[in-house]
Amino acid sequence: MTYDIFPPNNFLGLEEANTTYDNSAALILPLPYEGTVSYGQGTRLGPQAIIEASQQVELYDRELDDEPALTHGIHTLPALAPVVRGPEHVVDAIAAYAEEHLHSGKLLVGLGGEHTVSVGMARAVKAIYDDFVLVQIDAHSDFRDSYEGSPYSHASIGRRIFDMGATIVQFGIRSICREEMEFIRAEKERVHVFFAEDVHAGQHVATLPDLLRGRTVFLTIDLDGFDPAYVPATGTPEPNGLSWMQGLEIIRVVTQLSRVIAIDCVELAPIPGQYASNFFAAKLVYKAIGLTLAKRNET
Ligand SMILES: [Mn+2]
Repeated sequence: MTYDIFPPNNFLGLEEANTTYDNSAALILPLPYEGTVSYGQGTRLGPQAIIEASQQVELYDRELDDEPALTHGIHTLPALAPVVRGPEHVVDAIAAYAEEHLHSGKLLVGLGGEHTVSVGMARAVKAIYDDFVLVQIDAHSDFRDSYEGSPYSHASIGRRIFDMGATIVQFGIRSICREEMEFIRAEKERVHVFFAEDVHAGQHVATLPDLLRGRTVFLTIDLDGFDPAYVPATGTPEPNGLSWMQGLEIIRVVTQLSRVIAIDCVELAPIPGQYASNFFAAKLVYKAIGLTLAKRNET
């Protein structure tokens, strides 16, 4: 699917002056891919819905006392062109597209699409930075070696990125199979999981400096990490998820401690006529961009 991304129909509805490629510190990469979803459908419509909702988000951020989009510039790239040959080819195409733009040093922000797109994003991060931490907000750990016959399923992205040598730090996990639980127990060196109960108990924050300080981070936000009361529009909603405040606090701590070089926000499956999830996603992405770029500018 292609759509109009030119000013002011881009992310946040920015005018030309605040959205040129050269003068923007962040790049929005729409990745409308949906191929291996297992339950609800519609994630291919996610990027468009986030961009449309973003045009209703206030540019002024009270926490930062700034309009991050005007201060730093945010450019929206054309959507990934359709790839019909199967998920591994989609991942290849996303990796190439992401790597091309990650070289600029700009913050790269992918909008999914199903979670498989993160494997392509991570491959680009790996190619340029080699050593990195995947910080994952999600209801699912995605550590299955394959799912429904595909190693590139949306249910295997944690495992694929682990295979790249990354350290994995997860928040909000509450739906998991035995194979994944055994994997987590066996890989304590590089896999750190804060289940939903841990986050609700506040047990995650104290250990984060040891895990994240000074590290290069790719932050992947699967919207089903949040509670369906906040974000009903995902393919696999799970009860007992994170609140807006809990998710934002994780993003705040991560951006303060580490060097976030790429972000993605995935698995939005828009519900016609219900805009709350779309707006939640758009505002969260803008907050994550603002917090990341504010930290870059102070160091
Ligand atoms: Mn998930």
